[in-house]
Amino acid sequence: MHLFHLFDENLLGRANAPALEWQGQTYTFGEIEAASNQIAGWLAAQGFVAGDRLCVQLPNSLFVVQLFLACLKLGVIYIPINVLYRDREVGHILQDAAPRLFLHAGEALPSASGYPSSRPNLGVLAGSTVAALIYTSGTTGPAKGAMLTHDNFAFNAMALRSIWNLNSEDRLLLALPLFHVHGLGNGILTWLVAGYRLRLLERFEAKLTEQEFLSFRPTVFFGVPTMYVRMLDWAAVPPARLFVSGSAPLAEHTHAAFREKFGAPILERYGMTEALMIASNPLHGERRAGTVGLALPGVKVEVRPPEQEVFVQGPNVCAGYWGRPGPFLEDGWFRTGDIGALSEDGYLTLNGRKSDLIISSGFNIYPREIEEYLLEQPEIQEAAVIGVPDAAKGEVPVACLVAASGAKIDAETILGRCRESLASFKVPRRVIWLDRLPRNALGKIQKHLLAGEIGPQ
Ligand code: MLC
Ligand code: AMP
Repeated sequence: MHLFHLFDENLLGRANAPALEWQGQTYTFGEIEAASNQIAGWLAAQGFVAGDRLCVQLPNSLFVVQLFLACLKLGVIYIPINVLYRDREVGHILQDAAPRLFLHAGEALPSASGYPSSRPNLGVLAGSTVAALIYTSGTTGPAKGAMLTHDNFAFNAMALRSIWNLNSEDRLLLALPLFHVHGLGNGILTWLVAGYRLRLLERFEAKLTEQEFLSFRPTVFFGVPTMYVRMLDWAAVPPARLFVSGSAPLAEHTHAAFREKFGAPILERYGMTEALMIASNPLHGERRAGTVGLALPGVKVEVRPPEQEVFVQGPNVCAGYWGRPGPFLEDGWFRTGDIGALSEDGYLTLNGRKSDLIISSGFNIYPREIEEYLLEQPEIQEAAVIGVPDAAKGEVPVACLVAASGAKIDAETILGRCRESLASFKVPRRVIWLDRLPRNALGKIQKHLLAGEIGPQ
C-alpha cells in the first residue's frame, strides 16, 4: 500500500477542509495538494524520476511540506538535512546519497507556479517504495541514511492515529524540526493520514511559541523534553488533551512539575529514526512515569540478556541503511542499542545506551564524530568527549583534551574551530585539559572515569 491510499481521504476527499496554518495563512488540503502537484511538475522538469534523491537543508516552512509531498508522488527519495549541519556534515550526506539536486537556503527556491496543479501520474509506488532517507549518525563511523518506506510511515501514522485517537477535530501545534522523524513522521505524515488541523512553526522559541499556544489552542502537542522544561517557565498552558514527549528521556521531576503546574500528565513514548515509534504510554490507562509505555500494536519488543539490549520487530522498522547492503536485522530483529527492562505487564523502561551516544535537546551527538575532528587539530594529542547532565537539554558535550607536547593552544581557539565545522549543538560546552586520559589494560579510554575529572558545571 502506498501513502496516497491514506492521504487522499483528506487531500482529495476533504479538499475544502482547513489543513495547515503557516505564518498567519490557512491552507486547505486541496490547496496543499495543488501546490505539491506544481512542485512535482517542476521536479519532473529538472529530470527527476522515481528513485532519484533530493537533499533538502531548509527550515520548517509550507514549501518544505509541499516539496515532501511532491517527492512522495514521484517516488523521489526525500532527504532532509539538519539546518544546523556545517559543510563537513552536509558533505558526507551528499557524497553518500548522490542526490540529483541539493536545495538549501543559500539558493533561490524554485517557483513552480507555472506547472499544472492537477496531480501527475503517481510513480510506480508500492509499500516497499523508499519515501525518505533520514541520516542518523552511527555509533561507529559516519551518519547512515535510514531507508524509510511508504509502509513504515503508513504503519506509524495509522498506529499513532489509533493509540492517541488523532482525528480530524484535533489541532496540532508543530514546533519540531521536519528534518527528523519526530516532526516529519509523527507530525506531518500523521497529519496527512488523520486529517487534523496543523499549525506549523519554523521552530520552537519559548516566548513566541507560548503566544502561538495561546492563540491556536492546540488539542495535541508533540515535543522533546527540553521543550517541556522551557514550557515550565510559561505562565499558562491552555488545556490540550494530549502532550507527548519523546526523542530523549523525560525526567520524572519534569513530568511531575508539568502535571503540578498545568494539570496535564505528559504521555511519554519511545522511537528511533530506524524504527519510527516503538512504544507509548497509553492514552487511557496508566501512564507510568519513568517508562516509555507499551509496544505499539503490531510491534514486538524484546529485552535480551546479557546486556538487556532492546530489540524491535515490526512494520515500523526501516528497510536498512542506504548503500549499505548486508545484514541489517539480527534473526529478523532490529538491535536498538538501547538498554532497557520490560515489566511483567509489558511496560518498557529505558536505562541508557550501549554506545556513548549523547542526546542534547533531543539532538543525537556521537562523541566519535567530535573526537575525530578534535584529533585533526595538530595541537591536540588525545581527545575524549562525554555527555554531562544539563537541566534543560538533558546532556551537553564536554571535551577532555591532552595537548600535543609543546603545543600552545587555548580552549576558545579550539571551540572556535569546532563552531565553524560542526553543528552548534555538537560544539563542546567546556574543555578540560588533562595530562593524559584514563585507559584500561587494553588501552581503551575509560570515559566513565572522566566525569569525576569534570566536577560541577
Ligand atoms: C535549535 N536551533 C535551531 C533549531 N533548533 N536552529 C534552527 N532551527 C531549529 N529548529 C539552534 C539554537 O538556536 C541553538 O543555536 C542551537 O541550535 C542549539 O539549540 P538548543 O541548545 O537545543 O536550544 P534551543 O534553541 O532552545 O532549542 C531547543 C529545542 C531544539 C528543543 C527547541 O533543540 C529542538 O527543536 N530539538 C528537537 C530535536 C528533534 O527534533 N529531535 C528528534 C530526533 S528523532 P546556537 O547557535 O545558539 O547554539 C528521534 C526519534 C524519536 O529522536 O524518538 O523521536
Ligand atoms: P534517533 O537516532 O535520533 O532517532 O534517536 C533515537 C534514540 O533516542 C533512541 O535510540 C533512544 O536512545 C532515544 N529515545 C527516543 N525516545 C526516548 C525516550 N522516550 N526516552 C529515552 N530515550 C529515548
